[in-house]
Amino acid sequence: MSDVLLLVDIQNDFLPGGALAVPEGDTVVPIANRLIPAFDTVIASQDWHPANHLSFAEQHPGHQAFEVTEVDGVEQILWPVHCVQNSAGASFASGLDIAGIDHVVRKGEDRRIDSYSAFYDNGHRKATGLAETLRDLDAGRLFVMGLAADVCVKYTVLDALAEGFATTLIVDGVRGVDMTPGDTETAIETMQAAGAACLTSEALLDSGR
Ligand code: VGL
Ligand code: ZN
Repeated sequence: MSDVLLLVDIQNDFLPGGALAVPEGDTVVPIANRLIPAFDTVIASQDWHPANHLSFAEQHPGHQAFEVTEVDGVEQILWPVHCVQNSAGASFASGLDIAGIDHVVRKGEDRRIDSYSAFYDNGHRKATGLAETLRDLDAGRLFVMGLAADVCVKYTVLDALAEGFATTLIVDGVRGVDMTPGDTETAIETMQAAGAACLTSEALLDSGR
């Protein structure tokens, strides 16, 4: 049984200058690079949308980015076009040590439904295969970091806990969108209340990994 590092959506479009930039999103890259060598297994998720994905505001005439609407009965925040399959913005962050990544899990590929969690789409209709991969690997504790703390990291951690994986959030390894100020803090509290442990990358490395 080995512990797994799960890197959530550390992609160019979520870094400063990207299409859906997360403030200070670039600060998680060196932290990921320090942690990667400490784990036997590193899994990275990648937001991976078709160009006409229905989470994109431009697919909804009369609506603007960051408005909330509904698609097929599921609440949908409308986002700027981001992480289009095979685009530079969808690539892993340029400075990320991608050679250290063992498995990649892609999500948000179905035009009609978004997927914040790396485990399930937002309607919990389809699994991405991550839970199965983790069980096949006989994964121990899951250590999660990446972008964005208050969107994809949050839903990934909540699903990981619901799937029964012992989960630790690397608190300095996340940054949030903060569409409303305080969203990131609230997201961290929500993850903790659901059973996530919180640890700094420094404490993790000091523990002798
Ligand atoms: C994300 C918004 C839309 C994320 C993905 O990775 O947090 N946020 N798609
Ligand atoms: Zn997305």
